[in-house]
Amino acid sequence: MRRMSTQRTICLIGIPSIFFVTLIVLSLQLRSGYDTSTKRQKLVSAHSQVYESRSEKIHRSDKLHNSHPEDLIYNNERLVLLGHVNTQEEIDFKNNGDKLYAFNELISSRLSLNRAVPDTRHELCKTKTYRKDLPKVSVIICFYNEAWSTLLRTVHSVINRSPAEFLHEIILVDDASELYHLQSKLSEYLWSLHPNITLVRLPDRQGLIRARMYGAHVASGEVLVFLDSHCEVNKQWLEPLLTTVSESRRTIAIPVIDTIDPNTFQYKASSLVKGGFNWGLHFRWDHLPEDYFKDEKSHIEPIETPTMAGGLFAVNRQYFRDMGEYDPDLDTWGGENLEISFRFWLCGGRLEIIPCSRVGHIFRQRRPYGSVGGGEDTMLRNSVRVARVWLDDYIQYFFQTQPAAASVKYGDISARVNLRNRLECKKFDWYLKFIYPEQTILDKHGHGGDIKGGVIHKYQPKFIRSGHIRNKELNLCIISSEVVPGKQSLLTLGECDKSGSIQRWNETEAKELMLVYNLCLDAQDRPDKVSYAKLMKCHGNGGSQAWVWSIKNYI
Ligand code: LR7
Ligand code: MN
Repeated sequence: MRRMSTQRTICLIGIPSIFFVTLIVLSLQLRSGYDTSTKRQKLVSAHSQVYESRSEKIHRSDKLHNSHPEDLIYNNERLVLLGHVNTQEEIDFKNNGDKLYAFNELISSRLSLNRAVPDTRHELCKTKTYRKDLPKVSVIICFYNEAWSTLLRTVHSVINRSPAEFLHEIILVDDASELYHLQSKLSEYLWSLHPNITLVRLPDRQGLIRARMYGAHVASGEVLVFLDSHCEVNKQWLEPLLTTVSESRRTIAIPVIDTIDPNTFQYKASSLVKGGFNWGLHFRWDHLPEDYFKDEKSHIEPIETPTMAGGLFAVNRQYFRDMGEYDPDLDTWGGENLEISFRFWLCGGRLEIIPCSRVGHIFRQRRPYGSVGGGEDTMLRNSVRVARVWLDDYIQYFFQTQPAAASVKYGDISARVNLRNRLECKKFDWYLKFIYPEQTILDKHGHGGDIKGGVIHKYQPKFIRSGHIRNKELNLCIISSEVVPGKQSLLTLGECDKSGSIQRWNETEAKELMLVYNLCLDAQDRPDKVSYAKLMKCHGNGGSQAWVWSIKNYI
């Protein structure tokens, strides 16, 4: 394995028609070897006017915050203070951030790039020890027009919280960003930050899927770890992932994805859930069975998951390649997460969520960028490709859910069909029976039924409206501190926070108040006649989970 001693800036020239076969990598070991593409320089100058003053400002605040040790103290009240705007300049900065990134960049830019985050792991994780001979890793972070503070906080957190002996390199793939601060200023910053950072500049925007493939081809670590460009890795995040991948080369190891609030930048723990999907081929989180946590140890054991969210995972580099990486004809965003999940399960691999590894991710409410080439949202076309290669006869449920999909032009899929044959992958039926038996099949009305018996008992909720449950007089809202069914789902009153998903209730047709998929507000009757509202698995039978409006007007 080659260890890099100098930071490189790599410029990729030309996107070859046969992917990677003719990839030209110009590796400049020189400090001055930034970006040589004239096309991009034009873009840079076109945007420089607009973004110059903004990026100077960020530059100043980096220095300020990195030299303040108290910034290492994570404190929610401080975050609220950090959100205050006093001047017009600050208001403009915040509005600009909302528009460009769909998160509160003002708070982010005022927070240290090295801020501490709460250790969200289960207590049992903290006593675990890990082998000293774990494989070395290439961390790949693709970005397109990312904010300075969030991109670099991702990088800083990786450097700060990964044991140096396992961190072979960090590869940043710039998917032809246009923003000023991501040009030479970024190269300079990275140059002095760490010796083993490589910055790959793609001359034309490729979308996140191909950008990741470029990153993987430049990487030389035994294991690849992919991260989004607005993450913060938590304490000891890497060791559990590397342990899994080194013990089982065919396993994709996925961290628990904690939440960084896009408005407050609060770092919050996520509960343990599995990845699933609906027949529209949208990813969703599924809850674990109620009795899953009976044994304390289950809080730290790897969890088999039918699918993954997509952005954050570790995989053996050679195995990733042998398994066909990604479909390079998937554009911009979407679908690749289900594709790789189906493919790994069907073709001899597996997917596990590793509870002791935690990584925060900024969940934003909208994507702040368009598709490559300015066309339509790529999700549907990507999903059609995935469905046509992997779903076999079950594709009828996809078309039933997404009627527009039937007429979508999806290009040539023969390379992926051949890959499926070459890897001797199983039928999709096997996946549904053994990996995702919770999945429902649809009847002709689009309602769900049990995949095994065909009995329709699972029900697909339809939301009538959603919002907070607020006490008008106190102006406090019902909050679920932990989203775990049963005992730990304490409901409390707290300050109303419009952005918080732990406060947003969905009213279903069956008069339930559903917090997240399949968890409902339940009035449990107790023998002593005192009732407590709890969060329980939705049973769909009304009764303790049916809530009615006592007044007609609601706001
Ligand atoms: O054209 C682009 N080029 C890029 O390099 C568009 C995006 N990107 C980069 C972008 O800067 C970011 O770092 O790709 C990364 C992912 O893009 P996001 O953050 O806009 O995606 P997301 O977090 O909304 O979407 C999730 O689903 C995607 C489906 O294609 C990807 O798999 C994302 O990686 C994935 N993110 C996660 O899994 C984090 C947890 C979210 C959940 C649930
Ligand atoms: Mn993301």
